[in-house]
Amino acid sequence: MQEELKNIESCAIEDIKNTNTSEEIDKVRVKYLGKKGELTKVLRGMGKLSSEQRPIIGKIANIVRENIEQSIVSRINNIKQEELNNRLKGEVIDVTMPGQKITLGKKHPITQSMDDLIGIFTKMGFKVVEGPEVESVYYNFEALNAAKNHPSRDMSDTFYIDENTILRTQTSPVQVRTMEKTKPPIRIISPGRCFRNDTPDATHTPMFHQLEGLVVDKGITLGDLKGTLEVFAKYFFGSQTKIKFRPHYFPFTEPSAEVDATCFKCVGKGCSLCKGSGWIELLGAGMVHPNVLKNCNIDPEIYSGFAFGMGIDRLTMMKYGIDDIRLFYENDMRFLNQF
Ligand code: 2NM
Repeated sequence: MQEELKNIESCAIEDIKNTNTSEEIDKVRVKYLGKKGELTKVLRGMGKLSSEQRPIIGKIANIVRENIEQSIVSRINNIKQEELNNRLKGEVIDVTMPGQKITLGKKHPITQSMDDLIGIFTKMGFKVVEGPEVESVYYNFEALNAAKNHPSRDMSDTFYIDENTILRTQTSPVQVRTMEKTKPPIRIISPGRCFRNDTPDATHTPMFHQLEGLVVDKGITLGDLKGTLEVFAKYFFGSQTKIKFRPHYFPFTEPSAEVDATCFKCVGKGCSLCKGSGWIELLGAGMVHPNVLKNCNIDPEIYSGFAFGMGIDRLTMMKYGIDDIRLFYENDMRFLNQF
């Protein structure tokens, strides 16, 4: 029996030496030390031994098991070390290799303008308010005093989702929503996307960006509107800029005006940008129509307000001398990198 144990030990140690992976060594463990393993089989036969022999053989069997176990543990450690070494060899980083070039993106010119405008107006105390792009006919037209037969309400000018739901054609519905739920004083701007059913050309895209402003309080006058827009124009186009008002019609303001600025390129002398006139159209504005205030539960006998709206795409084209609005939406980095 002693012979047999020694034999098992040397076979096991030989087998262990020949393993290369954790799975292989596990198989060897089962083969010798498992429930049906070689050593276990021998130990089961110990019952037949005489009482003098039993402790001697038992002691040897224990030593054999300990030797096999130790051998397994040390082989496992070796295998793990080898596996780690192999992995490290495969993962060597050559710090002298050139790095991968990263192409940096850039803020879109419209986003730059939007940020500039928000900066100018928030410095004057305006709060930025946003609202839904999918709007109701009520907030986009009705509340804004637009007559049922107003051309902008036509299917050919506005994207209808259903009879009462549209894509907003301006950001004024945001102002209506704000007037409905907040008491004056109100001083807000609402920048955002707007949608009109236009065929794309050099000056139209069916989606464009607008920024509208609204101030409502006791005693607000046309003078406040003029002062506010003058400050805006000087900040946005340069301190030499002057503005003038031309009478106009909007359903939601009375009186209404279109506002021109002295051409920032020729400073009013006349050039190709302003088509020789020295002036360029900036935006639309006016005093909020009493009907609009009433629709929002604001008493026009107590409060008055002014509002204005500008096309961010258009202003950005003027500022950077861009002659086709569609260039903003082609995502060509050769174009976008210039601003
Ligand atoms: C413009 C021109 C003039 C405008 C009016 C309002 C509101 F909600 F107060 F009635 N918001 N924006 C307005 C006025 C917009 O865009 C060219």
